[in-house]
Amino acid sequence: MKKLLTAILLTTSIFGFAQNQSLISNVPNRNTTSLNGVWNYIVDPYETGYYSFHHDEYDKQAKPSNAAYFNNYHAVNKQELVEYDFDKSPKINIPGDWTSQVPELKYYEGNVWFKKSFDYNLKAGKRLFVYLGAINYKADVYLNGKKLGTHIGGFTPFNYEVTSIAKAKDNYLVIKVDNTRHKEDVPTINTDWWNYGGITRDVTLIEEEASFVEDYNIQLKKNNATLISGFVKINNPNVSQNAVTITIPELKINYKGKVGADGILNFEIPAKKISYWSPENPKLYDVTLEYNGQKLKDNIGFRTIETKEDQILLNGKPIFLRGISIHEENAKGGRANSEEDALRLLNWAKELGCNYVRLAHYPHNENIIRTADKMGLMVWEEIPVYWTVEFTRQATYQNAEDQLTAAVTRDKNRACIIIWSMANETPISDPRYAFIKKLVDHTKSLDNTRLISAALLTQSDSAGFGTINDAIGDYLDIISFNQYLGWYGGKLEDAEKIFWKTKYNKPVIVSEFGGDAKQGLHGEKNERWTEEYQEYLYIQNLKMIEKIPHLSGLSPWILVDFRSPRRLLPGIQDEYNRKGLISNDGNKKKAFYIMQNWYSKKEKEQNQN
Ligand code: GCB
Repeated sequence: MKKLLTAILLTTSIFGFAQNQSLISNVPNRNTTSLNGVWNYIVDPYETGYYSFHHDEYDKQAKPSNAAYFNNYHAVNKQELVEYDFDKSPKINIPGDWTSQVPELKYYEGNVWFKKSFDYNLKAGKRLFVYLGAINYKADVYLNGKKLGTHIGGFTPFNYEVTSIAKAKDNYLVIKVDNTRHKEDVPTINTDWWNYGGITRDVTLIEEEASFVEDYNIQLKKNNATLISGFVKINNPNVSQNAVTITIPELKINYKGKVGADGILNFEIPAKKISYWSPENPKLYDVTLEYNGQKLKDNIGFRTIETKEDQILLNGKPIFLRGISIHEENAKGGRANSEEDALRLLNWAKELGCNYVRLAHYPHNENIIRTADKMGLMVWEEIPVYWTVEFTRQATYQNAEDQLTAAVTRDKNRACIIIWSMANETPISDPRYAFIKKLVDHTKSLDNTRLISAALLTQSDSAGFGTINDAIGDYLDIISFNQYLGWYGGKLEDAEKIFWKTKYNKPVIVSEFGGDAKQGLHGEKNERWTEEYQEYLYIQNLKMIEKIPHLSGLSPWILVDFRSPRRLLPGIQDEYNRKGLISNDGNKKKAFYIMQNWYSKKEKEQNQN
């Protein structure tokens, strides 16, 4: 945790005012004004609004030209040349990707400018921040023509202070979004999901006092079921006002502490008679933090999660993770964001019999995490270190680490999160080993209370054994691997003859298995793409999986069909990965019921033990 605080402080002091600033957490419970809704946009493939005709960056000029789109300029007389006009440009809903909203932009990867005007009456002494839930992939953000900063990474939040820039009337927030893929980015150019461009999560104004609670961690201490511990961090600490109170009325906790000159309070609070959070009892306590006359509320669950030899223990008891993998997509074939989107996905997971979800392959929106917390679904959260990022490049590592830090900062108070995942199917090499090991160390320094894993690749030998032979396993709490028997290789008939071995006496999760089926397409069980093939694939894979030593959970690939530019077979895939147990239009396939049955048996078995 110390490292998290240092990182936060460093970011503030190096960049100073109005650069990428330390992240404010628990935004849903603050004094906010939404900037969601209808925005204007300009598609700008040549970045005409950003560069002069000699390719000089306008935002590096001492007084940027009116031609710079972030100036949102309007001609003052009939003679003046101005070649853009946000107010006459088309409109789009924010949050929302352009792929699913603008048919002509379905395949567009490049620059689009967005503008929202607003009024804001900020009283003297108060502070104002603009918080962006996620923008894919690169965002240059300007308010009233002033640059607030640049952010990269498509799935994590960031914020800027705008106290001295915002006005009572006619503010214009302009954001240049670029979703061009690059080899050195995280993720890299090659993925199996749609590169949805745009402002894909909420845009929010946060109003705060001069000095306020910016972030905190309130969770059970590692391996201690009766000690709540963590920190409170004050933004712009006020030396004469350093008292912080944490109350959890139902636990009769009324803790008073003082922040130091650095604005940080570290605390430990003994707690008795906690009703522990679990899938059967997703108990969240009302928690209030009081500081300098301000109250910040949250709903927090308490549970322990640990491993003991080859078992995962939730609140001290072995648990089997009945899971499913999920991409962040909504019913319209766009990026999901709302609570309604979250309920659609998580209710299906519940119906399948899940107590756990793998939110692949990047940090999902805060609504789904908070909904899982309320519903009692344990969560695997992941960063997009997917396939082959540039493991030797320091800036690529830093990018991955920044995404991880933001995800942990946002979600560390959610009991539902039990696993931080470092990577997916990354090819074995020395630089990759060093890269992931560093991410593991970093994660532990931020949060040592959760388990760490990564979805690994496997090998098979001639004797019919599947092996997990990846030295990074030394650093993981859980050995997770993806395997595709009967889809990318191997015969389904051989399922019962295949055995798995691992040198680790640690819990094992099959983080992916599956195959495609076009919902409504029927045929023989050996006919690819039919529901019968997928059903048979699940039956056979489960026979094999049952015998895997140390098996502690599964997250088959995947709950719902999802868009992918790699999946082009006409009439079958039509740009969708069809490995869903449910079609993108919401119809269950036969394999759904195989998995549902298996989980129902598993649950009964567990309840008997
Ligand atoms: C995988 C990847 C996942 C793909 C899936 C597939 O192993 O982790 O992102 O979508 O296979 O369908 O090939």
